[in-house]
Amino acid sequence: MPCDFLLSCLNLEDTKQRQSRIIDKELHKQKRQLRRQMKILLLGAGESGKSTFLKQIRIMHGDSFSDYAIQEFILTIRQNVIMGMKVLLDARRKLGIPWKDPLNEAPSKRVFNCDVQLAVEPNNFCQNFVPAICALWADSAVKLAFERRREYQLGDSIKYFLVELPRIGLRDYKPTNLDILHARKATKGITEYTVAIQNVPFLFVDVGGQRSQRQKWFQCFESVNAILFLAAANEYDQVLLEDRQTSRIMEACAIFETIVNNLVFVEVAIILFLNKTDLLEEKYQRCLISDFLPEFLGNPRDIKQVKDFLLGIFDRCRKDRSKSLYHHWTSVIDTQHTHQIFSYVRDEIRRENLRQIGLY
Ligand SMILES: Nc1nc2c(ncn2[C@@H]2O[C@H](COP(=O)(O)OP(=O)(O)O)[C@@H](O)[C@H]2O)c(=O)[nH]1
Ligand SMILES: [Mg+2]
Repeated sequence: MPCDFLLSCLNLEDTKQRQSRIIDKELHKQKRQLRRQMKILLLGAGESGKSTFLKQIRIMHGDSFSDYAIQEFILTIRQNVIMGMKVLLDARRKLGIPWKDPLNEAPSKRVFNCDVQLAVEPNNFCQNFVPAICALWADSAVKLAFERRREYQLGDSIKYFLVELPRIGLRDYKPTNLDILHARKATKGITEYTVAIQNVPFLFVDVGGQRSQRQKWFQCFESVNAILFLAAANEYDQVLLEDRQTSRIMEACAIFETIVNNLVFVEVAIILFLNKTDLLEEKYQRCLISDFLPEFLGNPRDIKQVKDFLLGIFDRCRKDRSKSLYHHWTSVIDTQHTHQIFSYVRDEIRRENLRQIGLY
């Protein structure tokens, strides 16, 4: 009996030592990984494309979304459709645009007054709302209200979802990656995502961009290797959702100015993404930049001049003129292009980190 007791004590001791060795090894591994880890902070105003870029990183590295996440995206997409149509209907009425087909008045009231929670319920959405919303979108009055969207606040993905509604409205609808990239849900708080890229652990930190969310940014500033600052290049004619008067592009510049000149980031690679290039290219001809930014003195129908001007606004914010500004024209809903851009970005971060230690 005493011998058994002794044996079990020894075994216990052995197990404890083994556990302690495993913990030590794990801690050592974590420390090593932390030293090698690249922490990348995504910053920029609300709706500049930060969370979309992060989704793109997941997609690019083959990290598929769980069934639960897919169901969440379906819900978000339905919410985007209902809320987007409500905004359009409100705008049509306020702008006094008459219906092409007056019979659309009744379904319009039904959609406008609906409870969103109930409307996104699968049967209700597919049977009652999709046909009505398709008919409303087909009316030229809603299209006209859409054309005047700079006069109110409409998300950039609403058109995509309305055009795709016959597919999205099917009972067995499964979102494609492109649908997921268009799904808009404002980020609250801080989201982190880690992925190993060519054996280097990358930690991406995504934050809410709207004014109310920005006081949380400083919590993420420690041991950052790079900041990807996103600015929506298409929003030169738009005002902020938060106060409905400040120019969106000027707000983006003001935030960039505080980040790029901040002493906390002297050793951090800051890379500017002038994002939503697809929407800029679709917009610049019909919505002349010179009408909104009188400082623009070039030819507003020349995309190169428009881009140079927009880049110049951000570039001039920088006080340290000793190095040039890393920047890319991006459209982060485009997987292939973003993949390419991200490989350049990795090189730039590497180069910048070497420069910091005097090796470049
Ligand atoms: N067309 C287009 N839409 C974009 C692009 N980047 C983001 N979006 C859309 O813009 C909206 C806001 O993007 P999101 O990533 O949520 O912005 P965040 O607030 O900075 O995180 C979403 O509906 C995105 O699908 C882009 O490059 N092109
Ligand atoms: Mg976000």
